Amino acid sequence: MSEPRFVPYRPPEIPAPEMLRRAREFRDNLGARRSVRHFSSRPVPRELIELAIATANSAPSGANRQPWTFVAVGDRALKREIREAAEVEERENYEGGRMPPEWIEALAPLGTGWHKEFLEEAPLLVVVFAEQHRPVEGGIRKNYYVSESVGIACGYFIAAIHQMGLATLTHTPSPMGFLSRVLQRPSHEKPYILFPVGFPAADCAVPDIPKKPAEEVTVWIP
Ligand code: IYR
Repeated sequence: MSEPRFVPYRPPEIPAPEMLRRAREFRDNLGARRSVRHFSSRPVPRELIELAIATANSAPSGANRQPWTFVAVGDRALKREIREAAEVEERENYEGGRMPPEWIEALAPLGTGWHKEFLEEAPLLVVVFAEQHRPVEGGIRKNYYVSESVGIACGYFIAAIHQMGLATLTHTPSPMGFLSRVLQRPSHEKPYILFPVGFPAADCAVPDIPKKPAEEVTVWIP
């Protein structure tokens, strides 16, 4: 059993008005984010994606296991293969009855369908895998709160991508097993979310849907 070791943590003290200003600025910045389904072909510098992944990798995780892998795909043929496989599944979801009518109804305001052009149009696909456990000598090493951990890391990733002026979409083609095969990931890693990343197309439009006001999702006690 390893002994805990501690180091000082002294984030700089921020004056109260400055805290408010920063809180509002961050809310406004992230609040302006939209999920994008129409990308330009403009390439994305690799360094930006490295920085977004480094940001995601700083997220808290169960037992600090960081149970995630980010696979960045720019290869055209691979993107096409992913699109084709995703569309097979999504067609079954939308038209084969795999998504019940209530679900289809819920998606109507988003204008989604089984065609996934963005999987080829976006210059980069970043596929996040969740490490369920890690094979080690003589057995496996467990991870903890994997879904929560990877979800938080993905939130950091989305925020980083937005903050740097790029756009993405939280895409979950379902079922996603084909991503393990196409990207040759081991079976102890499960596909979690697929992020197309790029610049919005010049004529990009997004659904005209509001967010609930924060008061509606907040309960203060007392
Ligand atoms: N995975 C499908 C369906 C879909 C589901 C939800 I919940 C969304 O918010 C959006 C889409 C698709 O990607 O079209």
